[in-house]
Amino acid sequence: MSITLPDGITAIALADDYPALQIETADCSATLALNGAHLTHWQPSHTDRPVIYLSPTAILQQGKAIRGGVPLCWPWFNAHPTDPGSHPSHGVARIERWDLVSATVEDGSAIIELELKASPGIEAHVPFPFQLKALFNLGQTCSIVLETTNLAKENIAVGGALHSYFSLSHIDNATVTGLQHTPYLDTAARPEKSAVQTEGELRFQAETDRIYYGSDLPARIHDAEWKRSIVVEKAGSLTSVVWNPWIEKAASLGDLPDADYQRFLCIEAANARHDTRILAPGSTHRLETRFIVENLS
Ligand code: TA6
Repeated sequence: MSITLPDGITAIALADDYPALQIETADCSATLALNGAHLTHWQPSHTDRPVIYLSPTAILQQGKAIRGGVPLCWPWFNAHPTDPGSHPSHGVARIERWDLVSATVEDGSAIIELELKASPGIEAHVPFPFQLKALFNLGQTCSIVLETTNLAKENIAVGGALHSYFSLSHIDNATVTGLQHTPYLDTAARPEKSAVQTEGELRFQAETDRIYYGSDLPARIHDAEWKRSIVVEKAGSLTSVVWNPWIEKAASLGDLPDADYQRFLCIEAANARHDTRILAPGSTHRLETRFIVENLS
């Protein structure tokens, strides 16, 4: 890394040729891999357990997606919209090496900017010139911004998600509020089906893969065992994704222990499906999320 790091931020390697930043400040501990600009750990000082889930069998290899953390899905969400067989699921940003632009510590928070530069490997999947930045503010709260600027002379379509994995005591102890009365697409159903969530508290008893539409409300994960809530805020997004693979899908994932579906829940600020954004030449879109942990008495 060519920039000078401040006290509280250290360059480390999570594996061979796998650089990362280790953040240890008054307000939090965090780890940020340059592959994918991928936050793999965040724990504010007022909670005694990690907030972000990371699979113990995550693959830490350049070019591979990390199971867990906060994958940056860009410039499409899930399968490529027109040619899924030729392009990686959830886009290229999460599997490419990002450049560190700046890293500072201010009032106990680490403020870090990374940029993804175009390359022949990226251009094979992303047919337009762009500027893509990832901005992290890691302290008592965690803020992540994925900022796309259209450098082309024509409109571009940009989708994606901040695919956040949250650590749980056990999925049976977790409920999610903030999505009541919100329409969603159940993408785990065959065929997919539309519905509206009626219950105030969402609980989990099966594979759950939902794209909630029209909601820019925060969602809140309640963990009764760990006596804490995680508030997930967002901006620049009108689709929220809630995902837990459950037993069968978890067993099919080689980078996730079979039983670890019990240990996490994804709540994602997304630009999925019809919420894909059309950017005019020179315009910028910011997809944002913010995590706040509240200890319950
Ligand atoms: O965000 C939910 C989802 O789209 C699920 O359908 C599942 O595919 C998940 O993302 C994980 O995708 P990945 O490519 O990381 O295995």
